Formats: sequence, structure tokens, C-alpha cells
Amino acid sequence: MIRFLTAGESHGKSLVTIIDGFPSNLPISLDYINFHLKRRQQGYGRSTRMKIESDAANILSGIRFGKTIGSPISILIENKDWVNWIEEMDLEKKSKETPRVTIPRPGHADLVGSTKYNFNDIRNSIERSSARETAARVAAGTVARKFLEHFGISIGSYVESIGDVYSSKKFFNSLLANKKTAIESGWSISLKADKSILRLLDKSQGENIVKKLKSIKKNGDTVGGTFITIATGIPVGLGSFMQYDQRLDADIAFYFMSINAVKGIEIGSGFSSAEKTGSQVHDEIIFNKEGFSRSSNNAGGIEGGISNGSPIIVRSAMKPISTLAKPLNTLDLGTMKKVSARYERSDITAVPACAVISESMLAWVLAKHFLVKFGGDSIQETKDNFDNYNNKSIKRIRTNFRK
Ligand code: EPS
Repeated sequence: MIRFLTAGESHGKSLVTIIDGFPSNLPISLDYINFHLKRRQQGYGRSTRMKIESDAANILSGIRFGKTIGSPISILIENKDWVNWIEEMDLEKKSKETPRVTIPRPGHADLVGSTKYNFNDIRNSIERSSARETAARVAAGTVARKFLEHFGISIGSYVESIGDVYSSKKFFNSLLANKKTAIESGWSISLKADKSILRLLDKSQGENIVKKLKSIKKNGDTVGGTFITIATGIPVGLGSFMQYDQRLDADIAFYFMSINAVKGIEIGSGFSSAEKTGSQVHDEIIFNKEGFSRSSNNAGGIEGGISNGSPIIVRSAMKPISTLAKPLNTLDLGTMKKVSARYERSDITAVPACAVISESMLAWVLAKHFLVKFGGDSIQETKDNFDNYNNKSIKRIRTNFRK
């Protein structure tokens, strides 16, 4: 079983990830990890913090001569902004000048975190609840992505909407229709999206969104949006219905909802399937020389908690960032008087970055279920198990049921 843990405060010295359980002999390069870390930092609407940070992985263990050796992989990412926070984040003692944060922002973890952990300074909540931590997750997810690539699994994402601005082109519908032209591979979608500063597939949508973002910024406000994450090349059989916690869709929902500010997720036609009839929703089964497939993909690639071989399609909703330049009302916990929330700096939107993070979360959850199914201590052993299953599973089904 693979696992990872992250550590690090947003304005502390660095972030750290420990990634455990990947087989040996998987080729992986620093450039590859850094490429995906950089992708997370892009996007129109980010705060000046992104001009300070330039995320780069410092691999401390687990890789030798460009390949995993089966030992825990540890990766350190420096926070360049730390030098501006040395006193606030001192490990030993507080300087007299360091003011305590006493005003919680509505929608942030400030108040709940301070209540739960018995803090007298909201900074302690701010630091770890910050989405800065997602850089460490992308490092972990990128190792998982590399592993999946070895088996032809490809992951990508794009931003569907920011605020209420959608494209008229309805690309999501062509994904659900399983149109071969809509999707070459998961990564091919990211390649297109990465060309746009908002990670959109439709250029004309971009102009309307930029207009909207400018007016939102002027009003001191923030905005969320929706994004689609896709994985292709998935074998049949990841996940299980044998236990509730082995279901692939349930696990995807867990990892996606763990991303900061994600408030909603659906798989395939999700919520809209509740408004339709069974005959409109369920994907008909087809068989040809490539094996079984489905006429459409409203199931989003998962039936009964198990991958069915169609692309996995996840649609998520991110709420607006909760730090507002024109703040909402809250209380000063020091005086218990009504005040405006604190503001230092903030992203206006971070939906493009969130989509990139979701790729890492999808990579992680798929790699986890892949290794549960195929196991292996070396990548060669995993490949043998995978090939054996792929070569035999369809033949077996046909023999088992032959009349
Ligand atoms: C974040 C607040 C901002 C973002 C940060 C997430 O940071 P700061 O408090 O330093 O202005 O820039 O995101 C990142 C640093 C990052 O790397 O994505 C928050 O409150 O979640």
C-alpha cells in the first residue's frame, strides 16, 4: 500500500513530503517533478506570493541514478517567502514585536482551528491550513503519475468555469458521450489547457473571464469555479465493491474533497443523472476486437466502485478564496467586538492551480488502487502481473460464459 505524508507551514522554512510504497526501478527525474510543481504555480488571478515562490524539489532519499530504489522518497520544497517571516515563524521564541492574529476570516480555518487546538494566535491555524501545502502533494502525486505512465495511464485537467462563465462549447458533454475525438489522452487535455493562463479549452471564454476577474478584483472580492479531471488508459478492475472503503469512486471523492476549498465533486454525469431516466443515463455495453467498452460514459469510468476501462471523469467545484480585500464582518477575539476581517494579500481565484492539484490527487488514488490490484516490489514485477491480467482477463470471461 502506498502512502504519503506532508509537513510544513505556509511561511515556515520548507515543505516536506514522504512518499512510501512505490516499487523499485521506476525511472523518475527531478525535471519531471519540477515541471509539475511549476504547473501548479501558474494561472491568472494568483497573489504576489506566486512571484516570490519558485517551487523546486530537493530529493533527499529514495532515488538513485534516476530510479526509485523502493525506499521512502523524501522531497523538500523551500518556501522562498520564509525569509520575510523569520521572526513570526521563529522555532524558539516570540519577539515582542510579533503581533498575534486575533481576527478570524469568515470561511477560513482560522476560528475552528484556534478553537480546536486551543491557540491564542490565529497564525497557528493559518500556517498549516494554507493551500501552500498542496505543493507537497503535487510532489507526491507526480511520483504516482510517473508510475501510472509506465502502464499507459495518462491524467489531465481543464478549467470548466470561473464564477458563472462557462463555455458554450460544452466540452464536458462530449466527454460523457465518449466521443473518441473529444479525448486523445488525459495528458493531451492538459497540454491544451496549459496553453491558456486560465487553463481553459475555449479561448473566447477566457476574455469574458478576464473581464469578470478584473471587476471582481476592483470590488475586493474573490471567485471560485469548476474543473474537470480525466484519466485515460485505465484497466478494468481498479477498486472493489467487496467493502465500502475499497470503492474507487469513494476514494476519489475523499482525495478530491481533501483539496483546500473544494466543496463539491461528481463522477461522470453525477448530479445531472438524478434528473434523467435510467435509459438516458446508463452506458450500453459493446464488444469488439479491443474488448468491452461502453457507448457513452455517464458512469465516468466507474461501475460498482470498479473502473470499467472508460476514461475516469471527475468534475469538481472550488469555492471562492476566503481572504477578501474588501472583508466581511467578523469578531476580534481579543475584544469580542464586530470588526472587518484581516487582509494582507490574496488570490482572486486559484481554480487553474486547483485543477493541477486535482491531477496529482487522481494520480495518487489510481496508483494506490493499481498497486493494491497488481502489487510488485519492482516495476518489472508489477508489469508482469499487469500484463498477465490484461492478456487473460477477457479471454477468461469469454470462456467462463461460453454457451
Ligand atoms: C493561501 C494564501 C496565499 C496563497 C497560498 C494559499 O498565501 P499567503 O498567505 O502567503 O499570501 O498564495 O498559496 C500558496 C502559497 C501556494 O503555493 O499555492 C491560503 O490561505 O490557503
